[in-house]
Amino acid sequence: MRFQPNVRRIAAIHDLSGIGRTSLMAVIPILSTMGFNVCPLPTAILSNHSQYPDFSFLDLTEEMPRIIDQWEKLGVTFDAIYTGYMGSPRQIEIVCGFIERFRTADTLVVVDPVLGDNGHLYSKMTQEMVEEMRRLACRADVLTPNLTEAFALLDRPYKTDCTTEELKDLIAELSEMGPDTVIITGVPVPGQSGLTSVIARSKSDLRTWKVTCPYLPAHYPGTGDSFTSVITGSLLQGDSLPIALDRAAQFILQGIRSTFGYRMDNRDGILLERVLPNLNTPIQSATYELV
Ligand code: PXL
Repeated sequence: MRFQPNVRRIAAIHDLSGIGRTSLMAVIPILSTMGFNVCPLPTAILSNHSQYPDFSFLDLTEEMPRIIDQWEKLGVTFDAIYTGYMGSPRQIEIVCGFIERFRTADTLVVVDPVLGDNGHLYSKMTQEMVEEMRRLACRADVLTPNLTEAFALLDRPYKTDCTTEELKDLIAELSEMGPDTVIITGVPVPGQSGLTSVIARSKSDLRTWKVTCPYLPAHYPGTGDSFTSVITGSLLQGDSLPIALDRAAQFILQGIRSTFGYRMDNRDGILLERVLPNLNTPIQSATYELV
Protein backbone atom coordinates (compact mmCIF):
# COMPACT_ATOMS: atom_id res chain seq x y z
CA MET A 1 0.00 0.00 0.00
CA ARG A 2 1.34 3.41 -0.91
CA PHE A 3 0.69 6.45 1.21
CA GLN A 4 0.14 9.76 -0.56
CA PRO A 5 0.21 13.09 1.24
CA ASN A 6 -3.18 14.72 1.01
CA VAL A 7 -1.90 18.28 0.92
CA ARG A 8 -3.45 20.40 -1.79
CA ARG A 9 -1.55 23.10 -3.63
CA ILE A 10 -2.51 26.74 -4.15
CA ALA A 11 -0.76 29.16 -6.53
CA ALA A 12 -0.81 32.53 -4.73
CA ILE A 13 -0.26 35.48 -7.07
CA HIS A 14 0.20 38.57 -4.88
CA ASP A 15 2.94 41.03 -3.91
CA LEU A 16 5.35 40.53 -1.03
CA SER A 17 5.33 43.57 1.27
CA GLY A 18 7.84 43.39 4.13
CA ILE A 19 5.93 45.51 6.62
CA GLY A 20 2.20 45.72 7.25
CA ARG A 21 0.74 42.16 7.10
CA THR A 22 -0.84 42.45 3.65
CA SER A 23 -0.85 40.22 0.58
CA LEU A 24 1.53 37.20 0.73
CA MET A 25 2.33 37.93 4.40
CA ALA A 26 -1.34 37.24 5.17
CA VAL A 27 -2.04 34.64 2.46
CA ILE A 28 0.85 32.28 3.29
CA PRO A 29 0.37 31.97 7.07
CA ILE A 30 -3.42 31.68 6.81
CA LEU A 31 -3.52 29.05 4.07
CA SER A 32 -0.57 27.12 5.54
CA THR A 33 -2.34 27.02 8.91
CA MET A 34 -5.43 25.73 7.10
CA GLY A 35 -3.33 22.85 5.74
CA PHE A 36 -2.48 23.93 2.19
CA ASN A 37 0.82 24.09 0.31
CA VAL A 38 1.06 27.73 -0.78
CA CYS A 39 3.22 28.38 -3.87
CA PRO A 40 3.86 32.11 -4.24
CA LEU A 41 4.17 33.72 -7.66
CA PRO A 42 5.16 37.21 -6.43
CA THR A 43 4.03 40.21 -8.52
CA ALA A 44 6.26 42.78 -6.80
CA ILE A 45 8.45 43.22 -3.73
CA LEU A 46 7.73 46.25 -1.56
CA SER A 47 9.47 47.49 1.56
CA ASN A 48 6.00 48.02 3.07
CA HIS A 49 2.47 48.21 1.62
CA SER A 50 1.31 51.23 -0.38
CA GLN A 51 -0.87 52.80 2.31
CA TYR A 52 2.30 54.18 3.93
CA PRO A 53 3.36 57.49 2.36
CA ASP A 54 6.60 56.00 0.92
CA PHE A 55 7.72 52.55 -0.12
CA SER A 56 10.27 50.82 -2.35
CA PHE A 57 8.78 48.83 -5.24
CA LEU A 58 10.46 46.12 -7.33
CA ASP A 59 8.19 45.18 -10.26
CA LEU A 60 8.52 41.43 -11.03
CA THR A 61 6.66 41.49 -14.37
CA GLU A 62 9.76 40.28 -16.27
CA GLU A 63 10.44 37.43 -13.83
CA MET A 64 6.90 36.02 -13.74
CA PRO A 65 6.97 34.26 -17.17
CA ARG A 66 10.27 32.60 -16.17
CA ILE A 67 8.75 31.26 -12.95
CA ILE A 68 5.64 30.07 -14.81
CA ASP A 69 7.69 28.28 -17.51
CA GLN A 70 9.73 26.56 -14.82
CA TRP A 71 6.57 25.44 -12.97
CA GLU A 72 5.25 24.03 -16.23
CA LYS A 73 8.52 22.13 -16.77
CA LEU A 74 8.26 20.70 -13.25
CA GLY A 75 4.74 19.50 -14.13
CA VAL A 76 3.18 20.95 -10.98
CA THR A 77 -0.59 21.21 -10.80
CA PHE A 78 -2.71 23.44 -8.57
CA ASP A 79 -6.00 22.81 -6.78
CA ALA A 80 -6.56 26.56 -6.62
CA ILE A 81 -5.22 29.73 -8.18
CA TYR A 82 -5.66 32.76 -5.96
CA THR A 83 -4.76 36.25 -7.24
CA GLY A 84 -4.56 39.61 -5.45
CA TYR A 85 -2.45 42.77 -5.80
CA MET A 86 -0.99 43.19 -9.29
CA GLY A 87 2.09 45.31 -10.00
CA SER A 88 1.48 46.34 -13.64
CA PRO A 89 -1.18 46.08 -16.38
CA ARG A 90 1.04 43.73 -18.43
CA GLN A 91 1.21 41.42 -15.41
CA ILE A 92 -2.53 40.92 -15.51
CA GLU A 93 -2.19 39.61 -19.07
CA ILE A 94 0.52 37.20 -17.86
CA VAL A 95 -1.74 36.02 -15.03
CA CYS A 96 -4.66 35.50 -17.45
CA GLY A 97 -2.29 33.31 -19.51
CA PHE A 98 -1.21 31.43 -16.37
CA ILE A 99 -4.86 30.66 -15.57
CA GLU A 100 -5.45 29.37 -19.14
CA ARG A 101 -2.41 27.08 -18.86
CA PHE A 102 -2.92 25.68 -15.37
CA ARG A 103 -6.71 25.62 -14.92
CA THR A 104 -8.39 22.20 -15.02
CA ALA A 105 -12.07 21.29 -14.48
CA ASP A 106 -11.32 20.96 -10.73
CA THR A 107 -9.30 24.13 -10.16
CA LEU A 108 -10.85 26.85 -8.00
CA VAL A 109 -9.89 30.28 -9.36
CA VAL A 110 -10.27 33.03 -6.75
CA VAL A 111 -9.72 36.64 -7.86
CA ASP A 112 -9.47 39.39 -5.27
CA PRO A 113 -9.52 42.50 -7.49
CA VAL A 114 -7.25 44.58 -5.25
CA LEU A 115 -7.65 48.19 -6.43
CA GLY A 116 -8.64 50.42 -3.52
CA ASP A 117 -10.69 51.01 -0.40
CA ASN A 118 -12.93 53.63 1.21
CA GLY A 119 -13.91 55.10 -2.17
CA HIS A 120 -10.31 55.64 -3.38
CA LEU A 121 -7.88 53.67 -5.54
CA TYR A 122 -4.53 52.70 -3.91
CA SER A 123 -1.61 54.94 -4.87
CA LYS A 124 -0.18 52.72 -7.67
CA MET A 125 -3.57 51.91 -9.22
CA THR A 126 -4.48 53.62 -12.50
CA GLN A 127 -7.54 53.51 -14.74
CA GLU A 128 -5.61 51.11 -16.98
CA MET A 129 -5.17 48.75 -14.01
CA VAL A 130 -8.93 48.89 -13.37
CA GLU A 131 -9.61 47.99 -17.00
CA GLU A 132 -7.14 45.10 -16.96
CA MET A 133 -8.54 43.88 -13.64
CA ARG A 134 -11.92 43.49 -15.38
CA ARG A 135 -10.30 40.97 -17.74
CA LEU A 136 -8.99 38.99 -14.78
CA ALA A 137 -12.34 39.20 -12.96
CA CYS A 138 -14.03 37.51 -15.97
CA ARG A 139 -11.91 34.40 -15.36
CA ALA A 140 -12.74 33.99 -11.66
CA ASP A 141 -14.88 31.28 -10.10
CA VAL A 142 -14.99 33.42 -6.96
CA LEU A 143 -14.62 37.23 -7.05
CA THR A 144 -14.19 39.13 -3.77
CA PRO A 145 -14.28 42.92 -4.28
CA ASN A 146 -14.85 45.36 -1.46
CA LEU A 147 -17.51 48.00 -2.15
CA THR A 148 -14.95 50.42 -3.67
CA GLU A 149 -13.65 47.72 -6.04
CA ALA A 150 -17.16 46.54 -6.98
CA PHE A 151 -18.10 50.06 -8.14
CA ALA A 152 -14.72 50.58 -9.87
CA LEU A 153 -15.07 47.30 -11.82
CA LEU A 154 -18.56 48.36 -12.96
CA ASP A 155 -17.38 51.93 -13.72
CA ARG A 156 -20.01 53.40 -11.43
CA PRO A 157 -19.65 56.17 -8.81
CA TYR A 158 -18.89 54.95 -5.29
CA LYS A 159 -21.59 55.21 -2.65
CA THR A 160 -21.99 53.62 0.76
CA ASP A 161 -25.75 53.82 1.39
CA CYS A 162 -26.79 50.83 -0.73
CA THR A 163 -30.06 48.99 -0.18
CA THR A 164 -30.07 45.19 -0.25
CA GLU A 165 -31.74 45.34 -3.69
CA GLU A 166 -28.95 47.61 -5.00
CA LEU A 167 -26.32 45.23 -3.61
CA LYS A 168 -28.05 42.27 -5.25
CA ASP A 169 -27.99 44.16 -8.57
CA LEU A 170 -24.25 44.89 -8.12
CA ILE A 171 -23.62 41.18 -7.52
CA ALA A 172 -25.72 40.22 -10.56
CA GLU A 173 -23.81 42.63 -12.81
CA LEU A 174 -20.45 41.40 -11.55
CA SER A 175 -21.40 37.76 -12.03
CA GLU A 176 -22.57 38.50 -15.57
CA MET A 177 -18.90 39.27 -16.27
CA GLY A 178 -18.10 35.58 -15.58
CA PRO A 179 -17.62 34.59 -11.92
CA ASP A 180 -19.95 31.99 -10.46
CA THR A 181 -19.67 33.46 -6.97
CA VAL A 182 -19.40 37.13 -6.02
CA ILE A 183 -18.68 38.24 -2.45
CA ILE A 184 -18.80 41.98 -1.65
CA THR A 185 -16.98 42.90 1.56
CA GLY A 186 -16.99 45.98 3.77
CA VAL A 187 -20.64 46.86 3.18
CA PRO A 188 -21.89 49.41 5.74
CA VAL A 189 -25.21 48.65 7.45
CA PRO A 190 -27.50 51.69 6.89
CA GLY A 191 -28.19 53.62 10.09
CA GLN A 192 -25.95 51.33 12.21
CA SER A 193 -22.41 52.69 12.35
CA GLY A 194 -21.41 49.91 14.78
CA LEU A 195 -22.03 47.18 12.20
CA THR A 196 -20.49 46.05 8.92
CA SER A 197 -21.48 43.26 6.56
CA VAL A 198 -20.51 41.02 3.67
CA ILE A 199 -22.98 39.87 1.05
CA ALA A 200 -22.61 37.03 -1.45
CA ARG A 201 -24.34 34.94 -4.07
CA SER A 202 -23.51 32.08 -6.42
CA LYS A 203 -25.11 31.82 -9.86
CA SER A 204 -25.35 28.08 -9.33
CA ASP A 205 -27.58 28.62 -6.25
CA LEU A 206 -29.16 32.09 -6.50
CA ARG A 207 -29.76 32.51 -2.76
CA THR A 208 -28.13 35.68 -1.40
CA TRP A 209 -26.31 35.42 1.94
CA LYS A 210 -25.39 38.16 4.35
CA VAL A 211 -23.14 38.08 7.41
CA THR A 212 -23.25 41.09 9.72
CA CYS A 213 -20.67 41.71 12.43
CA PRO A 214 -19.60 44.48 14.81
CA TYR A 215 -17.58 47.30 13.23
CA LEU A 216 -14.76 48.78 15.31
CA PRO A 217 -13.81 52.33 14.26
CA ALA A 218 -10.32 51.63 12.88
CA HIS A 219 -8.94 50.82 9.43
CA TYR A 220 -6.38 48.02 9.24
CA PRO A 221 -4.70 47.34 5.85
CA GLY A 222 -4.59 43.70 4.79
CA THR A 223 -7.92 42.61 6.27
CA GLY A 224 -9.27 42.09 2.73
CA ASP A 225 -6.34 39.78 1.96
CA SER A 226 -6.90 37.84 5.18
CA PHE A 227 -10.65 37.62 4.50
CA THR A 228 -10.25 36.19 0.99
CA SER A 229 -7.52 33.80 2.18
CA VAL A 230 -9.92 32.29 4.74
CA ILE A 231 -12.69 32.13 2.10
CA THR A 232 -10.33 30.27 -0.27
CA GLY A 233 -9.22 27.77 2.39
CA SER A 234 -12.72 27.23 3.69
CA LEU A 235 -14.24 26.59 0.24
CA LEU A 236 -11.38 24.19 -0.58
CA GLN A 237 -12.05 22.38 2.70
CA GLY A 238 -15.59 21.81 1.44
CA ASP A 239 -17.54 24.40 3.43
CA SER A 240 -20.72 25.92 2.01
CA LEU A 241 -20.60 29.56 0.89
CA PRO A 242 -22.42 30.93 3.99
CA ILE A 243 -20.17 28.96 6.36
CA ALA A 244 -17.09 30.23 4.50
CA LEU A 245 -18.43 33.80 4.90
CA ASP A 246 -19.01 33.25 8.60
CA ARG A 247 -15.54 31.75 9.19
CA ALA A 248 -13.82 34.59 7.32
CA ALA A 249 -15.85 37.38 8.98
CA GLN A 250 -15.31 35.90 12.46
CA PHE A 251 -11.57 35.50 11.85
CA ILE A 252 -11.22 39.16 10.81
CA LEU A 253 -13.28 40.30 13.80
CA GLN A 254 -11.07 38.22 16.14
CA GLY A 255 -7.98 39.74 14.52
CA ILE A 256 -9.27 43.29 14.86
CA ARG A 257 -10.38 42.70 18.48
CA SER A 258 -6.97 41.27 19.37
CA THR A 259 -5.31 44.42 17.97
CA PHE A 260 -7.70 47.26 18.80
CA GLY A 261 -6.93 47.35 22.53
CA TYR A 262 -3.28 48.28 21.91
CA ARG A 263 -2.10 51.76 20.95
CA MET A 264 -0.43 50.52 17.76
CA ASP A 265 0.13 52.03 14.33
CA ASN A 266 -2.91 50.72 12.43
CA ARG A 267 -0.83 50.53 9.25
CA ASP A 268 0.93 47.49 10.79
CA GLY A 269 -2.28 45.52 10.24
CA ILE A 270 -3.99 43.08 12.58
CA LEU A 271 -2.07 40.83 14.97
CA LEU A 272 -2.50 37.79 12.74
CA GLU A 273 0.00 35.74 14.77
CA ARG A 274 -2.35 35.87 17.76
CA VAL A 275 -5.38 34.50 15.92
CA LEU A 276 -3.98 32.01 13.40
CA PRO A 277 -4.66 29.01 15.72
CA ASN A 278 -8.38 29.91 15.67
CA LEU A 279 -8.49 28.77 12.05
CA ASN A 280 -8.29 25.17 13.24
CA THR A 281 -11.03 25.34 15.87
CA PRO A 282 -14.55 24.26 14.87
CA ILE A 283 -16.93 27.13 14.11
CA GLN A 284 -18.85 27.86 17.32
CA SER A 285 -21.91 29.60 15.93
CA ALA A 286 -22.93 30.80 12.50
CA THR A 287 -24.70 34.13 12.03
CA TYR A 288 -25.42 34.11 8.29
CA GLU A 289 -28.86 35.08 7.04
CA LEU A 290 -30.69 34.86 3.72
CA VAL A 291 -31.60 38.24 2.24
O1 PXL B 1 -4.20 44.75 1.14
C1 PXL B 1 -4.13 45.02 -0.16
C2 PXL B 1 -2.76 45.46 -0.59
C3 PXL B 1 -1.90 44.52 -1.13
N1 PXL B 1 -0.66 44.86 -1.52
C4 PXL B 1 -0.22 46.13 -1.40
C5 PXL B 1 -1.03 47.10 -0.85
C6 PXL B 1 -2.33 46.76 -0.42
C7 PXL B 1 -3.18 47.75 0.20
O2 PXL B 1 -2.79 48.80 0.54
O3 PXL B 1 -0.56 48.34 -0.74
C8 PXL B 1 1.17 46.46 -1.86
